Amino acid sequence: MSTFDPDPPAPAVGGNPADQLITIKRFLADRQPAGATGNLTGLLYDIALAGKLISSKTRRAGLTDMLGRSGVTNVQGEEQKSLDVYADQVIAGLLGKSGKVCALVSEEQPEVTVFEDGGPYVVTCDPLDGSSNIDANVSIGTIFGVFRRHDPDNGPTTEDWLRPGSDLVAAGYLLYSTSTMLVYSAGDGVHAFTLDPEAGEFLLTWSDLEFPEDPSYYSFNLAASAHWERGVERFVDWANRDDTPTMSQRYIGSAVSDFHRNLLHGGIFAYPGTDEEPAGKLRLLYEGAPLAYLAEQAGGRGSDSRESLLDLVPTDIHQRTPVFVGARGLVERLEAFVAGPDGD
Ligand code: AHM
Ligand code: MG
Repeated sequence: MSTFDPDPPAPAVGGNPADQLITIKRFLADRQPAGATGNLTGLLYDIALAGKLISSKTRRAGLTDMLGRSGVTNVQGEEQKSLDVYADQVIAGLLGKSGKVCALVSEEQPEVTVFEDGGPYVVTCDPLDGSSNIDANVSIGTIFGVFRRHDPDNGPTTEDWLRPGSDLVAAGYLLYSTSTMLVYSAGDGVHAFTLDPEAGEFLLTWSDLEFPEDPSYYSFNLAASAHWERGVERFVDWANRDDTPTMSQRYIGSAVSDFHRNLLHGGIFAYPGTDEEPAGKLRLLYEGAPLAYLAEQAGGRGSDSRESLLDLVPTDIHQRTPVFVGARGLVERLEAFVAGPDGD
């Protein structure tokens, strides 16, 4: 199995089809460093299980009572959808019982959930990202980041979650779309698995994903452009120029989906700050930092337009940040436009 190829060769005929299949369980076990306890591997497998449950509910959302609003507003002042609440409960329930997680930071919970007698990891997550797209049957996702607790014998304390993305030991996302995919990195490249719904297994699709050299897309919500800082506008002007012919604009409005497409085809996803909301909309701990970690692992970069998203230290679990994430050359060009009048 190899990395993404936009024009793959026809599959080989004959042979034993099972020879080609690598389950996520096997892949995680094979990639586990020598001497590892297996806790992180088990945690990632639990997240994969949560993804299967959320995927199954997502697919049936139109048939059940899951499309609508829950009637509850979360700490961000956003109305929760029924699927938001379901995804949050599934993740908290599975990780709480796993024995591998001592604390969970969720977009849907005002405070950190601490699990008594929990294990060595802190998980941050946006249980259902892009939920304003649910009603329209547009793809959505789950984003997660994993930190190792500082002191295995004491705590956990706020220092275990108010920390920079450079401390992440793993991050990833689930994408609920035409198929369900799990994409993760534990510091040795970015790997993607597709859920076979009949077998109930995530199977390896691509390993060691890298942003392609020639970028295809920029994903900005241009409706807000009048409110961005000038450098961001200048970047878009550059992307629209005739001498950048490969660049096209695509914006789904689900960060996971926009990031995923750009990872495969090359590009940059952004949610800039505005004059009214300088920190933008997305949250550092469970959106910006995990996506920046994945981008770095795929040869890309995540930035707030001035510095790496992985260097920002949050003072609040729901802290917002501008997000520019994707192919390194594009993110650095954006930073150059923001830093100076010419950029190029
Ligand atoms: P959510 O976590 O409440 O779903 O909000 C985050 C989502 C991102 O996935 C997406 O990039 C953004 O909101 C879209 O917002 P907008 O409609 O303002 O462009
Ligand atoms: Mg979100």
